[in-house]
Amino acid sequence: MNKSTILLSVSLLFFSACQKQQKQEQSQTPNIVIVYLDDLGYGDMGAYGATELKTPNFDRLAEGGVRFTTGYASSATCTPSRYALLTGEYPWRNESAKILPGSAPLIIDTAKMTIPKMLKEKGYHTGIVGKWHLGLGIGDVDWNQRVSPGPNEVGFDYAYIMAATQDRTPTVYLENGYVVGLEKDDPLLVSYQKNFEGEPTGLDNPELLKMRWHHGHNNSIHNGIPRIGYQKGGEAAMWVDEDMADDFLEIALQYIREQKDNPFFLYYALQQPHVPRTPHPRFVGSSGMGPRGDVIVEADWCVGELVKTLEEEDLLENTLIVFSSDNGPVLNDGYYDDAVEKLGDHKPWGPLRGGKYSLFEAGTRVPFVAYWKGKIEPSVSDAMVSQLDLFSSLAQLVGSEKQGPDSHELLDVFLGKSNQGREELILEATSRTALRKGDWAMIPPYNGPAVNKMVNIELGNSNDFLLYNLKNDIGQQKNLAQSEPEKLQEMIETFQRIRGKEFQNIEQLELK
Ligand code: NG6
Ligand code: CA
Repeated sequence: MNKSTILLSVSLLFFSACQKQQKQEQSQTPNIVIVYLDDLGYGDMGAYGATELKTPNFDRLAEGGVRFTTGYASSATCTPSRYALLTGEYPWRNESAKILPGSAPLIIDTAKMTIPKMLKEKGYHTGIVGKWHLGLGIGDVDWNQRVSPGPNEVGFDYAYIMAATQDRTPTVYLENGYVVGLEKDDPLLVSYQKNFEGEPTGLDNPELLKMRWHHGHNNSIHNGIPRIGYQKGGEAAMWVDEDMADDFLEIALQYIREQKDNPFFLYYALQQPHVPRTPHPRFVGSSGMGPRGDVIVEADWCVGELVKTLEEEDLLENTLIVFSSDNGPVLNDGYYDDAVEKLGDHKPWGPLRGGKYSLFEAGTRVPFVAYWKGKIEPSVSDAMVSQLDLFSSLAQLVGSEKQGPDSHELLDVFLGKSNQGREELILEATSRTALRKGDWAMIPPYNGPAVNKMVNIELGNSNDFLLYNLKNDIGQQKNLAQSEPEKLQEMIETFQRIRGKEFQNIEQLELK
């Protein structure tokens, strides 16, 4: 061996050692993408049993990763679920964590630890693209200035969002606090109290509507669609509903391409299949189920594009993708859009009872998948996991000491290496709470209608305790509260321990 060969082999050795080290470092800070659907039900994708609706791209993640059969959103509505996801704290600990109007102030304390803040500390670039719905500003927002605090102030380096929901004003996007495309001489005004003089509304101007409202949703009209809340001005900034999926996708892909050389966290919060359901024309008719099915097909395509881009950028093996939904499904959520009429044999709730707004399982049990090519072996897990647990589990992954207040460290469960999920979990639906523990579900008595007649969903309100053994009764058909008094007692005690003092008196309720 001559000198130069020795030098070459030494430097080759050094090079491969460096590469190895780099890989190891990389493996602790993989990119993290949370794909979060809005109102996608447990039965709304092929991998969870849908046969009438085709979702090949959702299914690719579910079948190539850990597919959780018992994964939960923290709430049966959006704002509380999103609050819990980002903070690792039960939403009922924060009384502002309720469905918010588009004008609501930010409900995450800017001093609070969040997933994006925790990841930033570990060197991540953090971004959110899509639905926010956690409030902006401190009240009385001036949409013509930078709107803050918001996502940037709770940990996101980059934010491209809609403020609340697609059915609420303002119908504009905000990029890092600024309304996108706003023109100085046409200021944007928003109110949830009263209409602006001379502005048409869904209530008074049905002739202007291309989508009719069924309940609520009769305030300001944009794009022929009546919304919740009033607005005026800001014309140039208004989104085109049918382009929203493409708009968010484009920004998300751009974000990935820009951040590909450093660890990044992307919270990609799609708006589908929440109302108003406005598929791009190329997806109209694609499902045969009307707009609700069509926007699920559209969202599925978006997720396919996202994965394709990660693949093209050679990032897929270094990216953990978590896929889930913020709450269960609803058909008629306030507009006439054929969701009920064209459903056919499709069951958005799968084998579960209830839906969005419900304390029954379909309110919060949602599709939940962890996918990491080459790292996570495909499997189906029955471990109980909650979106709450992502905070502490991701912290474990990146080597952070931080923990969410109610978040469990379940990294091995998310990586498919363990089946030991949580033992117990409080579920929330429109400010009511229930307990899941082991195989059991317990719903305390609540006043109120058994069924929300507008959306036609059973809410879980009852004069009696409801107790179900989900192991052999996943559809919650047989109330065992009377026949299993000891189990009921145990569930009540656990519920009271977690929920605290104000729930002590439920014991007095008829334990007949
Ligand atoms: C409800 C709306 C519903 C939807 C929901 C929020 C009415 C009558 N209903 O108040 O259409 O917007 O709020 O959905 O206004 S969520 O997924 O963001 O929680
Ligand atoms: Ca939702």
